[in-house]
Amino acid sequence: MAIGIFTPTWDPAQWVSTFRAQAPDIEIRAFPELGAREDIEFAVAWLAKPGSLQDLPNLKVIFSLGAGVDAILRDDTLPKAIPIVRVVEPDLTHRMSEYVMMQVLMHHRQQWRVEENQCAKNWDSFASPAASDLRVGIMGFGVLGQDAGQKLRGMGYQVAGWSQHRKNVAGIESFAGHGELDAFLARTDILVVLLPHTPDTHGILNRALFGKLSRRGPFGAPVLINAGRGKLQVESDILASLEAGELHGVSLDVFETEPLVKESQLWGHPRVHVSPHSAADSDPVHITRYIVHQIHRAQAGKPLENVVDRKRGY
Ligand code: NDP
Ligand code: OXD
Repeated sequence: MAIGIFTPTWDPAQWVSTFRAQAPDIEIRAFPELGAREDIEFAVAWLAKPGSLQDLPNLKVIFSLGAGVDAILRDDTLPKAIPIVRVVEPDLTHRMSEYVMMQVLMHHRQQWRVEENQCAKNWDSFASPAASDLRVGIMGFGVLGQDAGQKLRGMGYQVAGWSQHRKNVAGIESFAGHGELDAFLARTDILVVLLPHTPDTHGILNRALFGKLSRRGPFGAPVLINAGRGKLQVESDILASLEAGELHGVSLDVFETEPLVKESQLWGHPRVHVSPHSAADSDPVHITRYIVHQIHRAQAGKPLENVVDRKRGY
């Protein structure tokens, strides 16, 4: 029995060594050096090469090394009946909430303006609105969205969430389904996006949607923060909406194409904060511990946790 590591864009060495340290009784092999393919019972994958997870006759579970599984599900050769388990783990959740709180604060406290003033040696002490005057809307109100939402609520913001199904989270208004999307957008000054990428959410962050956000907030135009997936957004629409004053500011951690191409105007735009898909990194020690725990559950005949619903795509 062996675990196969499939991480062509990451150095597998750190994952091999954390798995060896945390599961000394299990053989660990990194793609493409898998040895006898029939030994591989568990696959651990991040941006695995399409086709690399097929022809593993004894595969029992595929573990995603992240919360999102869009890349795994895009592989047409993926074995049909094998469960896929995604990451739901406090270290990753806390990292995402740190990113969201930091970006909301940077826009709320107009950090770009502070930095411009510092460059110009300009002592300009401008007033900031109270957090309680800002309405944050979280699009994608799942594990990550709810944690970030509760933390923002604790900081005093008015928070609402939008998801497929209604949620019951104290102090946070819940909007559900496409029928309630416009009402959710109309009450939102700062839009935080933590949706998965699925056929239903592809390109959802476009100029028409930005036009439905509130313009009654303290900045006169809304803010967009996307750490979900790049293919949710239409980057030409984001730039056009910024130019037209329909968006006040933007933070993007994810992009239509990653890495973001050097030619993109997003890099140099004064109202855009760019980060390299690093909002919530998968820490090898924490994520390996989570996966080893799931493997022990499977070996003990217990049900796996956080199994992806392939039909809905997340
Ligand atoms: P969850 O599955 O827990 O949450 C997803 C949320 O999106 C749910 O609330 C779900 O609704 C909602 N949703 C999905 N499709 C729709 C739709 N069509 N209409 C309305 N709501 C919808 O995922 P996580 O919170 O764990 O992660 C969210 C995403 O964050 C990941 O898929 C990944 O893409 C991204 N991510 C990015 C990282 C980064 O570093 N930038 C790191 C980690 C994750 P419901 O609850 O009703 O099903
Ligand atoms: C994830 C990610 O999905 O890091 O976990 O993007």
